Amino acid sequence: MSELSERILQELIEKDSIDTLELAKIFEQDHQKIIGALKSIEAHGNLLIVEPQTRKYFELTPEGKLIVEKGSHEALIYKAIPENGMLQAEVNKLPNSKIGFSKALAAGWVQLDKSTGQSIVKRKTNSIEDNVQKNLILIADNKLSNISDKEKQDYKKRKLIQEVTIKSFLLKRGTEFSLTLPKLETDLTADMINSGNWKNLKFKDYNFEALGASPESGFLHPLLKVRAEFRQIFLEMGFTEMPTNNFVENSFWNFDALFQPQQHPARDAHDTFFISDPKNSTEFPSDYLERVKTVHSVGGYGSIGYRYNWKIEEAQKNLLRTHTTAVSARMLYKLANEKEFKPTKLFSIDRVFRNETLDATHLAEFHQVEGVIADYNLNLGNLIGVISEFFKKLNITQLEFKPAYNPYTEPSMEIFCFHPGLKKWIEIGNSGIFRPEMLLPMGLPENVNVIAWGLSLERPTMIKYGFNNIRDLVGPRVDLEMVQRNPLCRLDK
Ligand code: FB9
Repeated sequence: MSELSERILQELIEKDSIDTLELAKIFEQDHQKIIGALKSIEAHGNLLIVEPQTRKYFELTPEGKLIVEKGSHEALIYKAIPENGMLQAEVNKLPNSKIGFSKALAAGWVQLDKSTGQSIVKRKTNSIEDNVQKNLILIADNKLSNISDKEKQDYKKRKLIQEVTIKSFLLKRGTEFSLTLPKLETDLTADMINSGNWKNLKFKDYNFEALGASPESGFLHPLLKVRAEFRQIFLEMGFTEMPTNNFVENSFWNFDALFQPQQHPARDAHDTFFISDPKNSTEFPSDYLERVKTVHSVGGYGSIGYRYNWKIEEAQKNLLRTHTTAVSARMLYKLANEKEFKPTKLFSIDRVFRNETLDATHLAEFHQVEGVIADYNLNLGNLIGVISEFFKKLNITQLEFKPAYNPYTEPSMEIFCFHPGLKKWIEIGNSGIFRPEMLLPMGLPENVNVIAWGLSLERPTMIKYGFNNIRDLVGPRVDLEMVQRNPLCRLDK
């Protein structure tokens, strides 16, 4: 129990009643503190009878306090008048002369002498009693008995005093008065009910005003918010998400199926993370593998191939996928082997791994975003159109396309946009039409084309959220507060 509650109860051993304002004075405590302790006592039962009191009393305004200190305006005017009087024009220059002069005149302390043709203020009495000052000193001590209502009204009108209402409580011993507060139970238990002991206990009142505990919720990382935005855009454009839940891939699907030659630098260990255990995959569709081997080594389908000795050992090497296009290859092979070809739109957003030199904007991994459309007689115009539509949903409309090279697409284009925020052209992705040397060995019909484009998740997220260093966005140094405080992601804003 608070020491203050105890002291309040003790005050009522000898006294039959006491007001909380008096207690505040005795304990030299703020009145609100006394009220708080009182509330706590009341929660424990009828230890006290508490009668609300409303008291009105006067307190001095700052002007009233000044008069107590220096004297009333009329007294100061009287004191300022010399023996032979003062020109009224001079009196009017004195502070508070208007109210002071009129009150001094009304009190018979001064008079106006116009016999010389000028208005001269002269004293009318040899001395004065400054009752206003005397009364205000009494009011400050709450001694009002000798002050008439008329005088109080006058002081109120002159804004020398103001009426204050204060609520307090008169305390008396209650039916359950005690010097100690009974323990309040917070839980009603089965034992209390079974034993009937609940009848002798005091329970803490429910506080229906209490706010519920704020639910600790999780917060989505900015990357995941941007991923959700991109996913939504693909879904509303009719794309189906690809199953990308395999970080480990083999070189066959990651490179060979994409017509990427085995001596390509990207297939070197300094660009790719190869897996040591299990080092190799051995399960491949054998007839498809033979067609891939042929198209690499001697060509076919109108292509002369790369004319090198293609080795299965190279294709068997396991790695961390360097792009989600490996998943696109698997999906296109699956599509090619359905009973009947159906035009399809696919997308993926997932982690890819590259053994690159790290810098402020590049880590050894990033999330690739990829869109793929397989349909009859698609062309570059369709690719430019669907890319434009995709970026338009991000409010990016000023696009430029630049010819580029990818081992698995021809033609290929880099995608640029003029970023209004950064006020410059920035590269926002890459794209192309998959080569026949990739599609035809899968078994896709000759008049089916597949267009695709890709970008990352980290770059738009860094731009959107204003990160300069990728390590502030992903990795062990990330400030988790950042995750909590970042606003909702609106890439289109
Ligand atoms: O994301 C990239 N830039 C980007 C994208 C969006 C964006 O939005 C802002 C709100 C305005 C801002 C920037 N880029 C691709 C371009 C560059 O950042 C580049 O430096 C880094 N690239 C990554 C690869 O780097 C090794 C981004 C990543 C990338 C590049 C190409 C592809 C995917 C990801 C692809 C592909 C592809 C091509 C043809 C067929 C299928 C897939």
